[in-house]
Amino acid sequence: GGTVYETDYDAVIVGAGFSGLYQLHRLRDEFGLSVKVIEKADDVGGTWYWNRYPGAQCDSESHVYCYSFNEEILEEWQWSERYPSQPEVLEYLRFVADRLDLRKDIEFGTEVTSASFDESDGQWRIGTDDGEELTSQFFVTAVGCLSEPWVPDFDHIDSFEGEAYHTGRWPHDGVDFAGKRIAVIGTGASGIQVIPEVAEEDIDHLTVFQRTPNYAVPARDRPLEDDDWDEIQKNYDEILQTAHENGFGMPFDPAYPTAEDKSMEEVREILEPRWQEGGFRFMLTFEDLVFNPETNEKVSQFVREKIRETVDDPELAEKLVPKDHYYATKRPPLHTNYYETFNEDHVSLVDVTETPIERMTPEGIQTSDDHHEFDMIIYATGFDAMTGTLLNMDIRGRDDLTLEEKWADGPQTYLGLAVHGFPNMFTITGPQSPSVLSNMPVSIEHHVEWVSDAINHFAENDIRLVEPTREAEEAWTAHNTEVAEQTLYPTADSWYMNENIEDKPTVFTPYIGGVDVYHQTIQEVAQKGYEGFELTESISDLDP
Ligand code: NA7
Repeated sequence: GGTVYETDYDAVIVGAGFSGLYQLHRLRDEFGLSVKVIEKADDVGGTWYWNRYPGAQCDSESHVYCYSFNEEILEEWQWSERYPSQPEVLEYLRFVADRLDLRKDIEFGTEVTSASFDESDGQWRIGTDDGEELTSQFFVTAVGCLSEPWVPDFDHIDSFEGEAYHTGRWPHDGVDFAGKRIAVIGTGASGIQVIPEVAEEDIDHLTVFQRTPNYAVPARDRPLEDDDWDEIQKNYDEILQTAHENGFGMPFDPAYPTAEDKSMEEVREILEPRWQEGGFRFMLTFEDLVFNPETNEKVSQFVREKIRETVDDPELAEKLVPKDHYYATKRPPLHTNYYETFNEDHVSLVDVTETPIERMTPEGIQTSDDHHEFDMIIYATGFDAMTGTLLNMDIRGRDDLTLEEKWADGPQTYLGLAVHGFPNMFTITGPQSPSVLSNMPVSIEHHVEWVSDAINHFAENDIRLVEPTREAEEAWTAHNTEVAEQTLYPTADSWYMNENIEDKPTVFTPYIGGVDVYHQTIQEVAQKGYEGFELTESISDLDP
């Protein structure tokens, strides 16, 4: 390794999901640095290791939900479905880890419990739950954006005597549903995937507790046949390039600038074939969807009509129709038979805005008007998104400042990749980066490649410390707010806004300027010699 300083490692990375695996490969195999990955789970996979609930599937299409950096991997791996299901993504990441011989530098089953920057020697000291301490020049978080499961603080939650699971921490040996009365709480992307699957099991009854109805668009999953695959391979470079240059990291561009100038009848004609095609191709029809209330209202109206057509009971349909938020301002889910499931006799809906959950009981759930008995409660209640995992790691920068204190009023970063006061730390898919508003692997490749080039550049140029300036961070944070305010996103109570967790500051957390614009921005920063970063060659240059 190129150990320039007397640390155990040049870089310690937290997490062995899509980000951490590539970050390890890049730093170790491209630049010859000494790298260690610390991973809590006992295998690679990240999100796809933990989220094993029935129906867990990626909403990005498989041929672009993958790494693009390695030709051989691209050629050798063939996805079996239009959307990869959880087991297949996990298998893919295992394949990549083996192919690139990554496992030997990953410490599995180990949790990072502290990470602090030591000003006296410019090292990061990383503590683990094994009681171990590693030192490193660079500290890279690759912890994902939806990795800290969150369960609402229901009264008497622990009194429930049946089985209880969170979708994001699903038991690895599976769950036995047979003959059971089951509750699912939550109708976000996870709830919408798990509900139809549970309903298909040989269960007694499924009750869905919904707070906000969602706009779910049919996924229209199908197997990928050899012919499909040949077609993809023929154009693969071009497809991937399009995805990498697209605002959402998706391989398709909006077909129309706006729906403002179109009648509802014209809009229906445009949207119908895309609805039949399914997936995010539907969402990306009109360029101004999240900017223009008129366009959005028309598309929202179209989805509402579809829900009403699908659900037989008109009263139930009305409960499932979203009316209070604009389409796509909360994370828009894809579905397979979600609305159809509510036509089944053994499936019912409780609208908790009408009859709130008052408490859990040993036998089930007490709402304001009824006591519901269950054998199992499935929490599909989401995550402490984007900052939860980072803030739980006890990260401390200069002057012993914790990241938690630093971000008390919301995240402040430079480019979503670095934080003033935390030298030599980089956050892959950090808050204020486009990550969650994109096809993740595309964003991940952009971030990892940028961070790798930066670390290599600093190592080659004997730069000991690198830290964004306060001004650069303030400007990026202000820019984030400014672009978010040009959109409809802040009008919805979403986890993008931290609104899913009461004591989090209400602030739009991902960068909505677009993956394309963002990628160009970070590349320009690098080209300008890491503009906005303060680079320090020797520790003695530091302020005491
Ligand atoms: P989400 O999208 O945060 O969904 C959580 C769901 O749980 C959502 O429907 C919430 O309703 C509901 N929820 C949360 N708290 C409550 C309470 N107290 N009572 C009733 N219902 C509640 O998480 P997912 O796991 O579905 O998806 C996360 C991401 O993973 C997804 O976007 C993809 O990127 C993959 P609310 O809408 O807040 O009213």
